[in-house]
Amino acid sequence: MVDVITFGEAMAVFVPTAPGPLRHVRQFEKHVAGAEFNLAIGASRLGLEAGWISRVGRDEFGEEIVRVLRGEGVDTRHVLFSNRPTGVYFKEYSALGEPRVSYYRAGSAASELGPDDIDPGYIASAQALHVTGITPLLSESCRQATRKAMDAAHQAGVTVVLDPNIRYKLIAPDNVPAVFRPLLEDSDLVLAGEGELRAILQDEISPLERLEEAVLDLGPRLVVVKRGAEGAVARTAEERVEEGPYPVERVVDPIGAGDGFDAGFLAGWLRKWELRQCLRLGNLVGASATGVHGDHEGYPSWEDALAMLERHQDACR
Ligand code: KDG
Repeated sequence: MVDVITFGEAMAVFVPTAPGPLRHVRQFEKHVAGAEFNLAIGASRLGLEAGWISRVGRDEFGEEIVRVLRGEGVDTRHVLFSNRPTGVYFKEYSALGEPRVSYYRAGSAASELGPDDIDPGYIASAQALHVTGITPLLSESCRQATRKAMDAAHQAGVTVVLDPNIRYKLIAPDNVPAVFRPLLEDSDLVLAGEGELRAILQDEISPLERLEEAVLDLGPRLVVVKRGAEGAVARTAEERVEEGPYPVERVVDPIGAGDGFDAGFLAGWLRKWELRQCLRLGNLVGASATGVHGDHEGYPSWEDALAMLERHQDACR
Protein backbone atom coordinates (compact mmCIF):
# COMPACT_ATOMS: atom_id res chain seq x y z
CA MET A 1 0.00 0.00 0.00
CA VAL A 2 1.33 3.42 -0.97
CA ASP A 3 0.37 6.30 1.32
CA VAL A 4 0.56 9.09 -1.22
CA ILE A 5 1.04 9.19 -4.98
CA THR A 6 1.82 12.37 -6.86
CA PHE A 7 2.69 13.19 -10.46
CA GLY A 8 4.24 16.11 -12.31
CA GLU A 9 7.43 17.58 -13.63
CA ALA A 10 10.85 17.60 -11.99
CA MET A 11 13.60 19.75 -13.44
CA ALA A 12 17.26 20.54 -13.05
CA VAL A 13 17.48 23.80 -11.10
CA PHE A 14 20.35 26.23 -11.37
CA VAL A 15 20.72 28.35 -8.25
CA PRO A 16 22.93 31.45 -8.46
CA THR A 17 25.71 31.68 -5.90
CA ALA A 18 25.15 35.47 -5.73
CA PRO A 19 22.12 37.75 -5.98
CA GLY A 20 21.45 39.99 -8.95
CA PRO A 21 20.11 39.76 -12.50
CA LEU A 22 21.03 36.46 -14.13
CA ARG A 23 22.91 38.23 -16.91
CA HIS A 24 25.54 39.17 -14.33
CA VAL A 25 25.64 35.89 -12.45
CA ARG A 26 28.74 33.80 -13.13
CA GLN A 27 28.25 30.71 -10.98
CA PHE A 28 25.37 28.40 -10.18
CA GLU A 29 24.79 25.38 -7.95
CA LYS A 30 22.87 22.58 -9.61
CA HIS A 31 19.93 20.96 -7.82
CA VAL A 32 16.87 18.99 -8.96
CA ALA A 33 13.34 19.94 -7.91
CA GLY A 34 9.68 20.24 -8.82
CA ALA A 35 6.63 20.78 -6.66
CA GLU A 36 5.38 17.17 -6.74
CA PHE A 37 8.91 15.74 -6.63
CA ASN A 38 9.54 17.85 -3.50
CA LEU A 39 6.32 16.60 -1.94
CA ALA A 40 7.25 12.97 -2.60
CA ILE A 41 10.66 13.46 -0.97
CA GLY A 42 9.22 15.33 2.00
CA ALA A 43 6.58 12.65 2.55
CA SER A 44 9.10 9.83 2.29
CA ARG A 45 11.43 11.48 4.81
CA LEU A 46 8.48 11.67 7.18
CA GLY A 47 7.98 7.94 6.98
CA LEU A 48 5.21 7.76 4.36
CA GLU A 49 5.33 5.41 1.37
CA ALA A 50 5.38 7.90 -1.50
CA GLY A 51 5.18 7.31 -5.25
CA TRP A 52 5.96 9.77 -8.05
CA ILE A 53 4.68 9.37 -11.63
CA SER A 54 6.39 11.26 -14.44
CA ARG A 55 8.56 11.29 -17.51
CA VAL A 56 12.15 12.44 -17.44
CA GLY A 57 14.65 12.84 -20.24
CA ARG A 58 17.10 10.08 -21.11
CA ASP A 59 19.82 12.51 -20.06
CA GLU A 60 22.01 13.35 -17.09
CA PHE A 61 19.35 15.42 -15.35
CA GLY A 62 16.75 12.68 -15.80
CA GLU A 63 19.19 10.17 -14.31
CA GLU A 64 19.84 12.48 -11.38
CA ILE A 65 16.14 13.01 -10.67
CA VAL A 66 15.51 9.27 -10.53
CA ARG A 67 18.65 8.61 -8.45
CA VAL A 68 17.66 11.27 -5.92
CA LEU A 69 14.16 9.85 -5.59
CA ARG A 70 15.43 6.30 -5.17
CA GLY A 71 17.94 7.49 -2.59
CA GLU A 72 15.05 9.08 -0.71
CA GLY A 73 13.02 5.87 -0.83
CA VAL A 74 10.35 7.18 -3.23
CA ASP A 75 8.66 4.62 -5.49
CA THR A 76 9.80 5.35 -9.07
CA ARG A 77 8.29 2.31 -10.78
CA HIS A 78 5.97 4.60 -12.74
CA VAL A 79 8.65 6.96 -14.05
CA LEU A 80 9.36 6.71 -17.78
CA PHE A 81 12.46 7.85 -19.65
CA SER A 82 11.74 9.78 -22.82
CA ASN A 83 13.77 11.07 -25.77
CA ARG A 84 12.78 14.65 -24.99
CA PRO A 85 15.02 16.61 -22.63
CA THR A 86 14.46 17.04 -18.92
CA GLY A 87 13.23 20.58 -18.20
CA VAL A 88 15.46 23.15 -16.57
CA TYR A 89 14.80 26.23 -14.48
CA PHE A 90 16.89 29.00 -12.99
CA LYS A 91 16.34 30.83 -9.73
CA GLU A 92 17.23 34.51 -9.51
CA TYR A 93 17.75 36.28 -6.19
CA SER A 94 17.25 39.95 -5.56
CA ALA A 95 18.16 41.82 -2.39
CA LEU A 96 14.73 43.46 -2.60
CA GLY A 97 12.15 40.72 -2.88
CA GLU A 98 11.11 37.13 -3.48
CA PRO A 99 13.27 34.95 -5.74
CA ARG A 100 12.19 34.77 -9.38
CA VAL A 101 12.24 31.73 -11.63
CA SER A 102 12.88 31.31 -15.37
CA TYR A 103 11.65 28.08 -16.94
CA TYR A 104 13.15 26.21 -19.88
CA ARG A 105 10.57 23.45 -19.91
CA ALA A 106 8.43 23.84 -23.07
CA GLY A 107 8.48 20.51 -24.93
CA SER A 108 10.22 18.78 -22.03
CA ALA A 109 10.00 15.06 -21.31
CA ALA A 110 7.45 15.66 -18.55
CA SER A 111 5.23 17.76 -20.81
CA GLU A 112 4.69 14.53 -22.81
CA LEU A 113 3.14 12.82 -19.80
CA GLY A 114 -0.28 11.62 -20.87
CA PRO A 115 -3.29 9.58 -19.76
CA ASP A 116 -1.68 6.32 -20.90
CA ASP A 117 1.03 6.87 -18.27
CA ILE A 118 -1.55 6.84 -15.47
CA ASP A 119 -2.31 3.36 -14.19
CA PRO A 120 -5.66 3.44 -12.34
CA GLY A 121 -4.67 0.31 -10.41
CA TYR A 122 -1.61 2.09 -9.04
CA ILE A 123 -3.63 5.16 -8.06
CA ALA A 124 -6.16 2.88 -6.36
CA SER A 125 -3.39 1.40 -4.21
CA ALA A 126 -2.83 4.75 -2.45
CA GLN A 127 -4.50 6.45 0.48
CA ALA A 128 -4.14 9.87 -1.14
CA LEU A 129 -3.46 11.33 -4.56
CA HIS A 130 -1.62 14.66 -4.45
CA VAL A 131 -2.35 16.88 -7.45
CA THR A 132 -0.98 20.31 -8.28
CA GLY A 133 -2.31 22.88 -10.69
CA ILE A 134 1.09 23.00 -12.37
CA THR A 135 0.77 19.68 -14.22
CA PRO A 136 -2.44 20.42 -16.19
CA LEU A 137 -0.84 23.63 -17.46
CA LEU A 138 2.14 21.87 -19.03
CA SER A 139 0.35 20.46 -22.11
CA GLU A 140 -2.98 19.05 -23.28
CA SER A 141 -1.75 15.50 -22.59
CA CYS A 142 -0.74 16.55 -19.05
CA ARG A 143 -4.21 18.01 -18.56
CA GLN A 144 -5.74 14.71 -19.64
CA ALA A 145 -3.37 12.77 -17.38
CA THR A 146 -4.48 14.94 -14.46
CA ARG A 147 -8.12 14.31 -15.26
CA LYS A 148 -7.56 10.55 -15.50
CA ALA A 149 -5.61 10.40 -12.23
CA MET A 150 -8.32 12.34 -10.36
CA ASP A 151 -11.10 10.19 -11.85
CA ALA A 152 -9.21 7.01 -10.94
CA ALA A 153 -8.77 8.26 -7.39
CA HIS A 154 -12.45 9.12 -6.99
CA GLN A 155 -13.53 5.75 -8.37
CA ALA A 156 -11.29 3.95 -5.90
CA GLY A 157 -12.20 6.11 -2.90
CA VAL A 158 -8.69 7.58 -2.74
CA THR A 159 -8.55 11.06 -1.17
CA VAL A 160 -7.71 13.75 -3.74
CA VAL A 161 -5.45 16.42 -2.26
CA LEU A 162 -5.06 19.57 -4.34
CA ASP A 163 -2.36 22.20 -4.03
CA PRO A 164 -3.18 24.76 -6.75
CA ASN A 165 0.44 25.98 -6.86
CA ILE A 166 -0.61 28.66 -9.36
CA ARG A 167 2.38 29.54 -11.52
CA TYR A 168 1.73 32.82 -13.33
CA LYS A 169 4.51 32.04 -15.79
CA LEU A 170 2.28 29.22 -17.02
CA ILE A 171 -1.17 30.85 -16.94
CA ALA A 172 -2.63 34.32 -17.47
CA PRO A 173 -4.43 35.61 -14.34
CA ASP A 174 -7.74 35.93 -16.26
CA ASN A 175 -7.71 32.19 -17.01
CA VAL A 176 -7.17 31.08 -13.42
CA PRO A 177 -10.85 30.64 -12.37
CA ALA A 178 -11.76 28.59 -15.46
CA VAL A 179 -8.87 26.17 -14.98
CA PHE A 180 -8.67 25.96 -11.21
CA ARG A 181 -12.29 26.04 -10.08
CA PRO A 182 -13.07 22.60 -11.57
CA LEU A 183 -9.93 21.22 -9.90
CA LEU A 184 -11.09 22.63 -6.58
CA GLU A 185 -14.60 21.22 -7.05
CA ASP A 186 -13.10 17.82 -7.66
CA SER A 187 -10.86 17.68 -4.60
CA ASP A 188 -11.42 16.32 -1.11
CA LEU A 189 -8.68 18.26 0.61
CA VAL A 190 -7.28 21.61 -0.54
CA LEU A 191 -3.92 23.01 0.61
CA ALA A 192 -3.56 26.52 -0.79
CA GLY A 193 -2.35 30.04 -0.22
CA GLU A 194 -4.89 32.75 0.58
CA GLY A 195 -3.96 34.65 -2.60
CA GLU A 196 -4.50 31.51 -4.66
CA LEU A 197 -7.97 30.96 -3.24
CA ARG A 198 -8.84 34.61 -3.88
CA ALA A 199 -7.63 34.33 -7.48
CA ILE A 200 -9.62 31.15 -8.11
CA LEU A 201 -12.82 32.38 -6.45
CA GLN A 202 -12.37 35.93 -7.75
CA ASP A 203 -12.96 37.27 -4.27
CA GLU A 204 -10.64 39.97 -3.00
CA ILE A 205 -12.98 41.30 -0.35
CA SER A 206 -14.44 38.68 1.97
CA PRO A 207 -12.75 37.86 5.26
CA LEU A 208 -10.70 34.67 5.26
CA GLU A 209 -13.40 32.73 7.14
CA ARG A 210 -15.92 33.44 4.37
CA LEU A 211 -13.39 32.42 1.73
CA GLU A 212 -12.85 29.10 3.51
CA GLU A 213 -16.62 28.53 3.58
CA ALA A 214 -16.83 29.30 -0.14
CA VAL A 215 -14.25 26.57 -0.81
CA LEU A 216 -16.14 24.06 1.35
CA ASP A 217 -19.35 24.96 -0.51
CA LEU A 218 -17.69 23.81 -3.74
CA GLY A 219 -17.12 20.28 -2.44
CA PRO A 220 -13.84 19.78 -0.54
CA ARG A 221 -14.32 18.54 3.03
CA LEU A 222 -11.18 20.19 4.35
CA VAL A 223 -9.42 23.38 3.28
CA VAL A 224 -6.06 24.41 4.66
CA VAL A 225 -4.88 27.95 4.07
CA LYS A 226 -1.09 28.31 4.09
CA ARG A 227 -0.19 31.77 5.36
CA GLY A 228 3.60 31.64 5.41
CA ALA A 229 4.97 33.78 8.23
CA GLU A 230 1.46 33.96 9.74
CA GLY A 231 1.04 30.21 10.11
CA ALA A 232 -1.91 28.25 8.70
CA VAL A 233 -5.63 27.58 9.13
CA ALA A 234 -7.52 24.30 8.73
CA ARG A 235 -11.25 24.44 8.16
CA THR A 236 -13.94 21.77 7.90
CA ALA A 237 -17.73 22.03 8.23
CA GLU A 238 -17.33 21.33 11.97
CA GLU A 239 -14.19 23.12 13.07
CA ARG A 240 -11.74 25.93 12.36
CA VAL A 241 -8.21 25.62 13.70
CA GLU A 242 -5.65 28.39 13.43
CA GLU A 243 -1.99 27.78 14.21
CA GLY A 244 0.92 30.22 14.31
CA PRO A 245 4.12 29.75 12.32
CA TYR A 246 7.14 27.69 13.20
CA PRO A 247 9.84 30.28 14.01
CA VAL A 248 12.49 30.89 11.34
CA GLU A 249 15.63 32.88 12.03
CA ARG A 250 16.62 33.72 8.47
CA VAL A 251 14.91 32.89 5.20
CA VAL A 252 17.51 31.93 2.61
CA ASP A 253 15.00 30.82 -0.05
CA PRO A 254 11.25 30.20 0.44
CA ILE A 255 10.82 28.06 -2.71
CA GLY A 256 9.88 24.54 -1.65
CA ALA A 257 8.27 25.64 1.64
CA GLY A 258 4.73 25.12 0.32
CA ASP A 259 5.50 21.58 -0.82
CA GLY A 260 7.17 20.91 2.52
CA PHE A 261 4.06 22.15 4.30
CA ASP A 262 1.96 19.73 2.23
CA ALA A 263 4.26 16.83 3.11
CA GLY A 264 4.16 17.67 6.81
CA PHE A 265 0.41 18.22 6.93
CA LEU A 266 -0.25 14.95 5.08
CA ALA A 267 2.21 13.03 7.26
CA GLY A 268 0.07 13.99 10.24
CA TRP A 269 -3.30 13.74 8.53
CA LEU A 270 -2.69 10.28 7.08
CA ARG A 271 -1.72 9.17 10.59
CA LYS A 272 -5.08 10.54 11.76
CA TRP A 273 -3.56 13.26 13.93
CA GLU A 274 -5.81 16.07 15.08
CA LEU A 275 -5.82 19.10 12.77
CA ARG A 276 -3.77 21.35 15.05
CA GLN A 277 -0.91 18.86 15.12
CA CYS A 278 -1.10 18.45 11.32
CA LEU A 279 -0.79 22.23 10.94
CA ARG A 280 2.17 22.30 13.32
CA LEU A 281 3.98 19.60 11.40
CA GLY A 282 3.19 21.32 8.10
CA ASN A 283 4.49 24.65 9.37
CA LEU A 284 7.63 23.00 10.72
CA VAL A 285 8.50 21.17 7.50
CA GLY A 286 7.71 24.26 5.42
CA ALA A 287 9.93 26.37 7.66
CA SER A 288 12.76 23.83 7.38
CA ALA A 289 12.83 24.34 3.62
CA THR A 290 13.54 28.05 3.90
CA GLY A 291 17.03 27.70 5.35
CA VAL A 292 18.63 26.26 2.19
CA HIS A 293 18.87 27.19 -1.49
CA GLY A 294 17.54 23.88 -2.83
CA ASP A 295 13.78 23.23 -2.63
CA HIS A 296 13.72 20.01 -0.62
CA GLU A 297 17.15 19.53 0.91
CA GLY A 298 16.09 21.16 4.20
CA TYR A 299 13.11 18.86 4.88
CA PRO A 300 13.56 16.94 8.15
CA SER A 301 13.55 13.21 8.81
CA TRP A 302 10.66 11.83 10.85
CA GLU A 303 12.80 11.60 13.99
CA ASP A 304 14.08 15.17 13.62
CA ALA A 305 10.59 16.47 12.89
CA LEU A 306 9.17 14.86 16.03
CA ALA A 307 11.99 16.22 18.17
CA MET A 308 11.57 19.73 16.71
CA LEU A 309 7.82 19.56 17.20
CA GLU A 310 8.25 18.63 20.84
CA ARG A 311 10.79 21.40 21.47
CA HIS A 312 8.48 23.93 19.80
CA GLN A 313 5.51 22.81 21.87
CA ASP A 314 7.56 23.07 25.07
CA ALA A 315 8.64 26.59 24.09
CA CYS A 316 5.00 27.60 23.49
CA ARG A 317 3.79 26.24 26.84
O1 KDG B 1 7.16 24.48 -5.40
C1 KDG B 1 8.47 24.50 -5.91
C2 KDG B 1 8.37 24.57 -7.39
O2 KDG B 1 7.81 25.80 -7.75
C3 KDG B 1 9.68 24.49 -8.11
O3 KDG B 1 10.40 23.36 -7.76
C4 KDG B 1 9.51 24.51 -9.61
O4 KDG B 1 7.93 22.77 -9.93
C5 KDG B 1 8.24 23.90 -10.12
C6 KDG B 1 7.36 24.79 -10.85
O5 KDG B 1 6.69 24.27 -11.73
O6 KDG B 1 7.30 25.95 -10.54
